[in-house]
Amino acid sequence: MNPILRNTLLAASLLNTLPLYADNAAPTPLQITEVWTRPTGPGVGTGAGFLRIRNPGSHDERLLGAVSERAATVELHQLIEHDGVVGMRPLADGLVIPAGGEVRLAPSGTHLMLIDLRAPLLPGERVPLRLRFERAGELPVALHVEAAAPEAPRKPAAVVAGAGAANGHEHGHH
Ligand SMILES: [Cu+2]
Repeated sequence: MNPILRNTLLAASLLNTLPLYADNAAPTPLQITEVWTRPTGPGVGTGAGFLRIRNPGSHDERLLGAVSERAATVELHQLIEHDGVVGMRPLADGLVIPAGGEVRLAPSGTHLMLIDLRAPLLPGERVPLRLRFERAGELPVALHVEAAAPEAPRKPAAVVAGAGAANGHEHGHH
């Protein structure tokens, strides 16, 4: 075989075998399920978003917050009890989803607080929300507006690939 052609073919086959990511910086797919919120009445300014996040990867992930076009701001809140009174406060450092583990945002605990709703959340609606993660970047989800928590699906209802893999965003270099 012509040596130039042979080298070209060799180079091409090497390129084909290169891994998509040369290091371990690629975001791990997160499994985000049971994404819901409750309906709100007219004149109610806030809503709370709930979801379950599983991190099958080998790196801890951190939920930093979220944004939604339906609310002026979205904060990550935790419930705290002080002198028998239950209140809530922002989670300043976000919420860690350990490698191989999962976290659940639920009415009894940590939740996403939708502040200054632009319109009531109506039953049956899907409220778009973009979750912000430390490694995976922004991931879009939709809050299903339901009166009660959805039952846990047997399989993840949505498997969201890392945004970095989908659109080439660079994250995690702080
Ligand atoms: Cu809250």
